[in-house]
Order: sequence, then C-alpha cells, then structure tokens
Amino acid sequence: MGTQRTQVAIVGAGPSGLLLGHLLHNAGIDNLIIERQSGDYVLGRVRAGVLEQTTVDLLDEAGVGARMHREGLFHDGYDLTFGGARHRIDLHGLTGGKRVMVYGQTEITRDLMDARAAVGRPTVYEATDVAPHDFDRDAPTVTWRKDGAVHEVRCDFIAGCDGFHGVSRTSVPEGGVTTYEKVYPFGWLGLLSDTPPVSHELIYSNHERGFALCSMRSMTRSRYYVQCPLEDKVEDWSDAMFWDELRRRLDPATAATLVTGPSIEKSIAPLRSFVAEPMRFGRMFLAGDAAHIVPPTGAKGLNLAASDVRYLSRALIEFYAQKSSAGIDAYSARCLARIWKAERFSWWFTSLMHKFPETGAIGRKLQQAELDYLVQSRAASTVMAENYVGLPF
Ligand code: FAS
Ligand code: PHB
Repeated sequence: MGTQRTQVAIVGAGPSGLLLGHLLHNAGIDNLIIERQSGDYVLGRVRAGVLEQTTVDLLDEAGVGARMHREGLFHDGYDLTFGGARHRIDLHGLTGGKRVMVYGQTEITRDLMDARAAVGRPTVYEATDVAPHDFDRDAPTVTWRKDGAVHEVRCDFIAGCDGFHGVSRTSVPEGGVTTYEKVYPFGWLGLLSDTPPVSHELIYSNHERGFALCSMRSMTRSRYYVQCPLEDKVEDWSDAMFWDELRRRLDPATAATLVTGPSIEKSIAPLRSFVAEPMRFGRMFLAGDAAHIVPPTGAKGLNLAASDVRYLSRALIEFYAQKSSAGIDAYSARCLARIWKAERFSWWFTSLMHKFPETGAIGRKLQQAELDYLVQSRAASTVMAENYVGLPF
C-alpha cells in the first residue's frame, strides 16, 4: 500500500471540497482531495445558479472570484407569477441594498479546479472504494483504490465533502448520526439552452399545472425548470414538450416572448429536505450536501455548502495557527443554526410555489391567499427577501 501524509484529507471535489482545499492552501495548510469521479464528470453536472453575497465574498477571499465578477450577473430582484400576473420582489430595496449573483456552479467548480491546479495542490480523481478510518482517534486515515493499488493518506483531520450519496456520513458508527428527512412528491425537470433568457431577472411561477422557474447562466444561456411527477424519466420529455409546458405555466405576456432552442442539457432532480446531526465526529467533519439537502426552490444548496466551508476553514486555520480547538468544537452547532433556517425557508418557498394534489382545492386557495398577501405586504415581502439574499453570519 502506498502511504502518504497530509494535514487535512478532503473527500469529494465538488464545490465544498475544492473551496475548502483552496482556503486551507492559502493559509499554508497541506491538504489532499480524493474524488470518486473524473474532473470532467464533476464539471458536467449542471446545478446551482444563484449565489448569496456571503458566498461571493468567500470566493473573493479564496482569490477565485475574478471571472465571477467579469461574467456573473448581479440581480436586484426576481418576479413571482401567479393568477396570470407578475409581481416583482425588490431584493435590493427590501434588504437595504443587498442582492444576489447569478453565476453557475459549473463555473465556480471550473474556477476552483483551475486555481488548485495552478498552485499544484494534489487531487486524486477516479478513486474507488474511498473510506475514512479512525476518525475517533488522533491519527485518522483515508484509503482508496486506484490503478489496481490500494492507497492511504495519514492526516490530522478528514473533511467529508462527498455529497448526499457520499461515504463519509455513512461511515459514522450506527447511532452516531441523527437524520431528519422530508421527500417531496415531485421532481424538477431542468433544461439548459443557448437562448436569451425570457427576462433579465428570475421568474418563479405558481401555476395550476405546477411550478416553473425561469433562470439563466448569462444573457445568452438560459436555465429553465418545470415541476414534474417523480416517476417521469428525462427521455419522456422532448424539447418541444418541455417548451410547451413551460409556456403554459407562465403569464401570457411572458410566454409570448419566450425564445426556445435545442437543449444542451436536460435532467430531473428529486427534491428533499435533509439534515444530519451532528456534523463533527472526532477528527472528521461533514460539510455541504454530505450533511444537508434543501429543495432548490430557495437557491440555498450551494450557499449552505459555502457557509459550512467558511466555518470549517476558519476553525482549522485557528487550530493550526493558535493551537485552539474552539472553532472546531463549535463547528457543528454554528453550521446547524444556519442550516435549519435555510431548511425552513426552502421548505416554505417550495410549499408555497408547487402543486400538491394531496392538499386539494383548499390547498391551492391557501397558496393563492398567501401569495396575494406576500406581494401586497411590505413586511411579508421583506421576510422573503432577507431569507433569499441570505441571513447574516
Ligand atoms: P456535491 O454533491 O456537489 O459534491 C460531492 C462530490 O463528492 C462529488 O464530486 C462526488 O462525485 C464526490 N463523491 C461522492 N461520493 C464519494 C466517495 N465515496 N468518494 C469520493 N468522492 C465522492 N443548489 C442550488 O442552490 N440550486 C440548484 O438549482 C441546485 N440544483 C441541484 C440539482 C441536483 C441534481 C443536485 C444533486 C443538487 C442541486 N443543488 C442545487 C445543490 C447543489 O448545488 C449542492 O448544494 C452542491 O453541489 C453542494 O456541493 P458539495 O457539498 O460539494 O456536494
Ligand atoms: C438555477 O439557476 O439553477 C436556479 C436558480 C434559482 C433557484 C434554483 C435554481 O431557486
């Protein structure tokens, strides 16, 4: 077995693992990332699109924000459509000047991969049978197989940044983790197209046929979603069927201006609310989707991952620089306080905007009443806006 040594072993090279690795590198802390997939596969996943200011700030702190500021789009608000009309939520005006950045997760991942390669930090891609060991002691290790050989890295800490289906959380002994989960009775069918967005800001639609979302990656690349049955398969949906359904779920004036084109990506994502407690197990920490999942309605998934990485990087830097474990000891509670507020907002926004057949006609009437109240009450709109732009640390 080939054995190497590092200070922090990171499992997973998604946004959480890459951002943590770069923040630690900048602080002079040695780290190795071990990833199950290839770099191209990781880059091929189309996911989040909206960044909170605190996430933008953290990417700037890591020194990887240049292209984001060149190509990203700051948005001061978004529209809600229901009952055939559009209503703007003025994020900037309701939150004292805050806004969000539209910049795709794929691009963030690319920027982080490029930055890591530029400083020569090692990432092991296409590793199989990755496994964390002895994280309840002072000398944890991570093992994996690659090129027919077993490899081991000895480390001080393990960061489980391996997403919802990763190995870190499930390596915690039985009874060590408490999970909370709610699975929604529908999915999101997403389509990416090189067409101009239907609007300069996002549009969230509550329609009797189901939810729809008009988003973007740039002013020439659009990202759209429609709520779909859980049993649907992406091959059930031709591009034409998608465009027709999206038009039906938008207000007529917007539908009339929709520019359609061939899909360059189409996928169905299930929706769930999920939290694992705690997020620290001796010398192993969970960060990002490894510890929590939100329905994407509130655009919180990637931002929560960045929030965890902000806390964890500061805690590890404090440990090595000041030999203090205060940040490490507080990590889980600090993250969970923020995570649960984002879980609540994501659940509330999902419950407000989607079609739930099981709640019947009265469920729809109650949604309509809440939406009417929301767009007429400055107080209610402010609550929505301050959660959407991200709560302060
Ligand atoms: P990730 O899942 O991104 O990365 C985990 C990494 O660990 C992956 O590269 C994986 O290959 C690797 N890994 C897994 N098991 C491993 C093992 N055993 N060994 C080594 N490596 C392993 N958020 C939004 O805000 N808006 C959205 O629209 C949105 N859409 C989404 C759609 C889908 C289908 C999914 C799954 C998520 C979506 N999210 C969205 C949330 C998403 O953006 C996540 O919050 C974000 O990817 C979190 O990043 P990570 O924590 O790095 O987890
Ligand atoms: C996206 O652009 O992918 C996106 C934007 C906002 C959301 C979810 C997804 O709430």
